[in-house]
Amino acid sequence: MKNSEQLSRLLITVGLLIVIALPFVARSVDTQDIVEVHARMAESGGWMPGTIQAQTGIPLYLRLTSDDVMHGFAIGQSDNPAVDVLPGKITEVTVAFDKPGTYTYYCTRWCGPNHWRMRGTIEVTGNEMPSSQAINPPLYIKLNLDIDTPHLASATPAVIPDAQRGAIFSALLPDSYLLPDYYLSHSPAQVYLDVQVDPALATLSNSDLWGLVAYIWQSNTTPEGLTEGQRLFAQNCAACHGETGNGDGVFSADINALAGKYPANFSDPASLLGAGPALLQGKILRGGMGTGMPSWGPIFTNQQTWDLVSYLYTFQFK
Ligand code: HEC
Ligand SMILES: [Cu+2]
Repeated sequence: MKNSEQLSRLLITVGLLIVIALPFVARSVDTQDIVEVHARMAESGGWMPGTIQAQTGIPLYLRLTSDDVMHGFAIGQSDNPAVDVLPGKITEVTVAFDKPGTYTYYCTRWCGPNHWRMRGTIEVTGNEMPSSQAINPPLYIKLNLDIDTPHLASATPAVIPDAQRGAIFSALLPDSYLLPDYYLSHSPAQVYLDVQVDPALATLSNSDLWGLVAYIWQSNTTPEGLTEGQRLFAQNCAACHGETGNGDGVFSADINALAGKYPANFSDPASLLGAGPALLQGKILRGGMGTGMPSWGPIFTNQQTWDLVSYLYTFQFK
């Protein structure tokens, strides 16, 4: 989570510069310091230029315009608001970075089935600020998970697991089940198999035990996190996975035609309950190579990815 602290610093810098610095400094900038960026649909070439150079601590001035339809512009791993990029109009954005590295900028408007391919990079060189920390590898890498092996749940509930029902029996639940390390590294199906054989819980019925599984999930999420996850899902995922997670979004047929796979159906308990949070994190960060599932690693902050993971389980838990 150190990583996300550092990223939020970046976005504050970005945000402040957009709001405060632009009116003062814009006039004193040489035109050659301004980068013109043209947006086109991915099939017509995407962003031009596709790579932009910048230096740490030095503001980068961008003039954005579209050569075809409406697009949007945002820089990944920051919460700074996206801006619209309209045909025949110029949108000016000023950004600054406090850490060298490769940043991804991307389109935020659904301009077509290849919308998510509209990505470019900003290569930032210069001195690392002393506050910057080394990138912490994501949990799925630390746990050495093979995210490509099938993960069908070995147990599924007869009715939708209800966290409130689980809460009734939570006093019986040994504390170790509530630890984030346990929650993040176990699929709900594994949690169920663990609680099922736990002597402390021997008196409980199947639906009580599944309630505890949902309760463990709920204890590791916050209402704010779920709201943010819902917002991110509607904005970035629903076009393929569908509003209700059924895998039937408006682009699902296009994606299947392009990549030979339909978007995952999160309302299928056998599939979602067999996947733990760290595994879902891995799928989201890395994407499914060649399947049409985009890679979101360069786009979301650490916290945003976990918020999405928490939200995905709402398709299975009450
Ligand atoms: C362009 C279409 C598309 C978009 C947009 C998209 N996905 Fe996917 N997603 C897919 C496809 C196709 C698969 C199936 C890949 C496979 O079966 O290996 C998939 C699979 C997944 C999986 C793996 C499910 C599993 O059980 O293995 C997760 C998790 C996932 N998507 C989450 C997301 C999230 C979160 C977002 C939004 C941030 C998102 N997806 C956006 C197309 C998309
Ligand atoms: Cu676009």
